[in-house]
Amino acid sequence: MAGTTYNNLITNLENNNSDSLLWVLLDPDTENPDQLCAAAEMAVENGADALLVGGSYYERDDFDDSVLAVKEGSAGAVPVFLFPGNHRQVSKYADALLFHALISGRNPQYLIGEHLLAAGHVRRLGLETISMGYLLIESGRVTSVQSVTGTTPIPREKTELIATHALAGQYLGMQLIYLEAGSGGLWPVPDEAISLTKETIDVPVIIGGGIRGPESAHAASKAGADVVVVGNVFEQTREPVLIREIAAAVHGSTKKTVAP
Ligand code: 1GP
Repeated sequence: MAGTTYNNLITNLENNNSDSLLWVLLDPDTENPDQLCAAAEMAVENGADALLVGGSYYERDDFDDSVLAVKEGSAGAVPVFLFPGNHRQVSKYADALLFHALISGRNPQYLIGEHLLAAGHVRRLGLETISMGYLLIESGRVTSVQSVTGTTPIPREKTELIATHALAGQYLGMQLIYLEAGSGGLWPVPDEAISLTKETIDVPVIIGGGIRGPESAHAASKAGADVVVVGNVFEQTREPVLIREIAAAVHGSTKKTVAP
């Protein structure tokens, strides 16, 4: 059953006359709560439509503090989604949890194992979950997702195979599909894979990994991404002008305010 945050997202995608939405990923592994709060504020001020919190390695016990800091920085202007790398990255302070399975891979730990460890806790917290199919696409280098999960990315030229994985995810009931080149990927997800996936499935398509500037963000948006995600470029530059340019490239020229 779809929750409030997911329904708001669908409404925003349907009614918003932007080309796509921009989500900014904040990694609690590399920044302390004060930094996360400032980063969230800056991202929202410069055009982020939602914030993601998560990382591949995070193992500390202060995840709640990180999420609270992001919520504080966002000031309720945009939703905060958990984008966990493992079952420990769960917090009741987020608006929703992207409950994702790595369906490009064949590692049971990331298909059902981590989920089993998280499920009871998530239920007790009353946290909204959004089921998401997560596909890792080859991006020219071994990314953290690949090495941590021990899975093989789908070759980037296998456009139909990518779209068919996404379709299988939708048929399994997944409410979002994320095509991921991996954080810091040399190349973003190919436009052809985005276009065919968008044509093939009905649920929103999220694109991330290796997007470093307005040009690649615009290309993903034009190819059919409902949502474009940036992480590294935001973390490494903290350059408001660049983030505004990326937001403009993703939104097109007619962005409306997006409700949280
Ligand atoms: C990673 O897709 C996101 O999960 C963001 O990737 O850090 O390369 O922007 P980048």
